[in-house]
Amino acid sequence: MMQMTESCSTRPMASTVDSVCSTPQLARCNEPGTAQGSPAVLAEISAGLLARRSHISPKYLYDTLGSRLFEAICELDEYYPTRTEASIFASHGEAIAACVGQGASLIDLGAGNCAKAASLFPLLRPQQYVPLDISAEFLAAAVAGLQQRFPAIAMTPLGVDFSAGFQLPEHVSKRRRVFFYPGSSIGNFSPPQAVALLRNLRDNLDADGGLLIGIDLVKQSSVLDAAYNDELGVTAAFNLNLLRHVNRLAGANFDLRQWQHCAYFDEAAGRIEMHLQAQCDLTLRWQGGVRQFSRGERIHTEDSYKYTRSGFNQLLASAGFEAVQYWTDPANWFAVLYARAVTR
Ligand code: AVI
Repeated sequence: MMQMTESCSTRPMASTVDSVCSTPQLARCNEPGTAQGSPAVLAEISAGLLARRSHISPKYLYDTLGSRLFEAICELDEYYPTRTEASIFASHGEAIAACVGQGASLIDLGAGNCAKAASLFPLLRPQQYVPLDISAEFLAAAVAGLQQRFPAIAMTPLGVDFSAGFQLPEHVSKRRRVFFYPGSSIGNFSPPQAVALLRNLRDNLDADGGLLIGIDLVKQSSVLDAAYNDELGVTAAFNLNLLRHVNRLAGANFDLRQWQHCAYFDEAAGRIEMHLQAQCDLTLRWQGGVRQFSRGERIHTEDSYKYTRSGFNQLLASAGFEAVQYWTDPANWFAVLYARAVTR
């Protein structure tokens, strides 16, 4: 599948980031095969499609197939973040554990199958493990297996959409809470949204708390463009699958053959933008709505911010954190960092 058309790489569209991410949930949105979206989902999709610069929230990338396609992306040669972050944990695990300290309450944001956190248990030795994920059932099943492997760790799974703002319940120990947010998913929020999310985390911490987080770093645009335009076309399928999902949720008539994946690094904004570009003039219909798209018009589907250390430090400072230490790979492509809560 073709990904980069000439018109795509010329980056003609102005930013739509604020509107794209006006609902900053990037949690999975696993609607069963034929399920229609709720009225709220329909209203949100409709508003995005009708906006002057059309957009659909990136959360709709993650139906069941979309989640699998994302797992496949993580295996791609071009998609360096997952394996680079893993290499940082493998090379610097002991230094990370020495900095974070043992015996914390480890709160895992968007835990999924809990595998990343579990691989750190032998080093971090948390006294409590609190995985958060929107998919409560999936989480409960993952934790059941994990509890048998690590019986000494108290495990409290919570079915929560942490991106919508949350308060941890009383039974999560207040002593030494450490949020764990790997995978550079913070990059899928606009900077103001990222600050709001980090502030909410800070509000759930005492002065002895912290944040262990993975961020993707700014680098050569050729590396970034390749990571979101892989040769196998998996990222293109991931992006296009959003239209299948929206067809189900909103009763839309997207014909995937009329749309093309388009992704590029916007250097000035410091982010990868993902769009779907109409390949012909077409009429899109969905439940309660209709819109004409001209050939070349786009729907903005995702942003993925890349940070410099100083840029991320500023973000942390606005949210009440201070970076204690960064660990990176030899090429400086990705960073894991520990930030402590700043006393207010
Ligand atoms: C989940 N998130 C960190 C991925 C990223 O790189 O922004 C989502 C993704 N989109 C396209 N490829 C991967």
